[in-house]
Amino acid sequence: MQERKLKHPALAASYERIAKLSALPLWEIMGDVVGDAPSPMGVPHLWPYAEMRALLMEAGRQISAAEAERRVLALKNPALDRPGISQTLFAGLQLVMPGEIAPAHRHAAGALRFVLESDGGYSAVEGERCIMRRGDLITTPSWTWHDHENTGSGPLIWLDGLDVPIVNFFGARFGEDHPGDQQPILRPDDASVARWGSGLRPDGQRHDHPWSPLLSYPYERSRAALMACATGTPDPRHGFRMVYANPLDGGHILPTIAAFLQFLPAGFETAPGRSTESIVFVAVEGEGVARIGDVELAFAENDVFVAPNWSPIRLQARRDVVLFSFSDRAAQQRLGIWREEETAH
Ligand code: 1HN
Repeated sequence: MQERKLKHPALAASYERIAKLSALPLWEIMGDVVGDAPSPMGVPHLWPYAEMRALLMEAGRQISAAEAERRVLALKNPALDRPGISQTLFAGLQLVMPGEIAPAHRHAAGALRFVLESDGGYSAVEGERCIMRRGDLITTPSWTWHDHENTGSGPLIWLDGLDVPIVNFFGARFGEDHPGDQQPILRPDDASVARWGSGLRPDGQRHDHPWSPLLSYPYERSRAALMACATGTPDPRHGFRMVYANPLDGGHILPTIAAFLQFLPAGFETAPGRSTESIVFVAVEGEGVARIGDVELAFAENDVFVAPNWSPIRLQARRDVVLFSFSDRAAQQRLGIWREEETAH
């Protein structure tokens, strides 16, 4: 209170007495509490895959997956003082080496995995193995048991996305280890794809959870759907973009996190725009340039980059580009606060 320039300096003596009771005169700070428009939190940033992978492989020689519990390089926004990629989202790159297991646990935070390199492996979620192939999206909803295993002969690497900062903001952090390294398997591999992934739903079977019953969105299907929709004129803001949907209600995959797959044909550049969500992108195919706020980020395959909330975004494809992205839009829409707008640049 004392450091800022007061709007009503004549009232300073009262303010000191108000402060002693741990209260604040709202009329002095109204703009900070319910201002006209948000400021971006954190900065745009890119993590080049080649360098991140080299450090991940070095960690693979230094510490086992079992010892680390999770061998993850957390992507920290350079302008934030917590281990989040944005003020609402956690992102990291995880490595499991051949024959290794990341032991079973569960936590209040919800997660997704987007697979970058795989020669065979799975993430087991709540009694079911979700097979991991490059480009597959796998979800781990809140409080579901999960463990990972590399059954191939090359490294298994994926991008983790979690709502950790949101859960911790609410003070709702819980977690526990499973008594065994691996949870018991109760259903066939990719059972959720067979049950919920074909435009049919099991008659009479209820799914009373605020997340999608589909735990896996295999890239082969997602890419085919994206390319089937990529005809005619691309949307000026987003190119050709699909939302990973809950097949029961068309909603987002998780109550907090939305995910997208986007195709930008070579040479295409999106019109600038911004939204209140923070967005994490990974280049699945191709290369291009992202202009976020006043930062220019050249991206190539497997690079991860972040666009903070309310930062104008322009995406340019140098070659045919497929981008996966996830954001906190699902949480914001549930709270009724999500907004977007076009911008001049
Ligand atoms: C976690 O449990 C995983 O299960 C990955 O693979 C990343 C980051 C923060 C907190 C928990 C996993 C995580 C995490």
